[in-house]
Amino acid sequence: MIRCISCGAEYGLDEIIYTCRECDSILEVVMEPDVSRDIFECRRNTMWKYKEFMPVDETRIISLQEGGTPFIKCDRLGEELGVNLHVKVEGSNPTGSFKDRGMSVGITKAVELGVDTVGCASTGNTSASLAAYAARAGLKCIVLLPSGKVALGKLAQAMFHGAEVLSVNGNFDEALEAVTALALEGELYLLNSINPYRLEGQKSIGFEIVDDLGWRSPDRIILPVGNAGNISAIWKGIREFYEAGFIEDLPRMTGIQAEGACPITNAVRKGADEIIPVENPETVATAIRIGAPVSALKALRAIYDSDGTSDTVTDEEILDAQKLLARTEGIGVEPASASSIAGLRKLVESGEIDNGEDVVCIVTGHLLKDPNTAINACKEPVSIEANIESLKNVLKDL
Ligand code: AN7
Repeated sequence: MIRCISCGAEYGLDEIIYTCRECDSILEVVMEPDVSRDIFECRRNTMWKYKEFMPVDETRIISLQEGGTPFIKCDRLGEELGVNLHVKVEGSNPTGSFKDRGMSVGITKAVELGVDTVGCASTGNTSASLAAYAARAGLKCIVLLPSGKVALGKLAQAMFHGAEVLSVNGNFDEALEAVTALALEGELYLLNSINPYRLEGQKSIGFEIVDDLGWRSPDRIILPVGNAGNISAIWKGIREFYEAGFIEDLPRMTGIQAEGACPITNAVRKGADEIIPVENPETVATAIRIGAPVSALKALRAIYDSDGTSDTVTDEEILDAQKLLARTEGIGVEPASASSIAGLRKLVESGEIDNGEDVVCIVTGHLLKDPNTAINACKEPVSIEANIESLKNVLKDL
């Protein structure tokens, strides 16, 4: 069933519904499969390993083999920061971000429902992912992007997979409001994370972390927060495995926001249950340039219920952390993703995170998503003639 997270009103799994008809709050899918964790053994390492926890018909799954992403032990960086660190590399998904997990479930549901057009507003990755999965399912796809604020790799993907790409004169929050209104008139099936099926796919990040750790929870999970879907999804997944008896502990959910787009952190600092939207959000991490996150209520519950926290990082701290991860561990991520590492660094320095804590940082999108920011952060290549003398000339100065 689908259930309202505020008033508990219930809806059928085959209804096209995004918000509660009784109270206008947001919805979640409720699943309580009665299975043992042994069933996962020997299954192929994709998110569909956990198919009993996915609310779709398993014989008709639209998949590009998403999930099963690398879980990298980062001893060098961990030592530098004083924690026991794993990094979950979501850039290794088919289109280079965690959104693929949500889209696989969301598009499978769209096909089950028999819709012919899907759409979303996006800071980039959601549109890249939706365009690819809509192509695979043979559905029409419309994406709304804030004009001039989407990283080049993401734009290339959305256009190349054949989506109708609309460049909106406005920010993400305004674009989402427009496309949601269109969806409510029945013109398209909305696949932003207000659609509860999206989060059902993304909860598999939580499943994989505790599975990879040998059925135990880390002390803390740190991740970037924009529209606030992913932190809600991961917490939901971990709780489902906890309630099924697969693990005995729970992690502290720690959401990191960019200083110029931080409504969740502002609420957590006040202990508030609701956010106040940030007007004109701004950050180099364009993926999380969001002022009015739709899943805020779920995200705040995840943070409070898990005894977690939220903090902000500056653009400079984000870019430093992006370089640190790339050069200490060989893991290339886009700026938004590096905010988890920047947040870890800050919270260790402030004493919020203890020495030796077991920390998992989720890095959400690939370095190549935003090639311009990467190139701008480096010095230009040295120009040489194609002969050994000029090569030697360069080498002597290294
Ligand atoms: C790399 O693509 O919102 O808090 O429209 O692309 O679940 O929104 C992207 C979000 C983190 C934040 N890291 O996750 C979009 C979009 C990357 C992202 C986030 C996004 P949420």
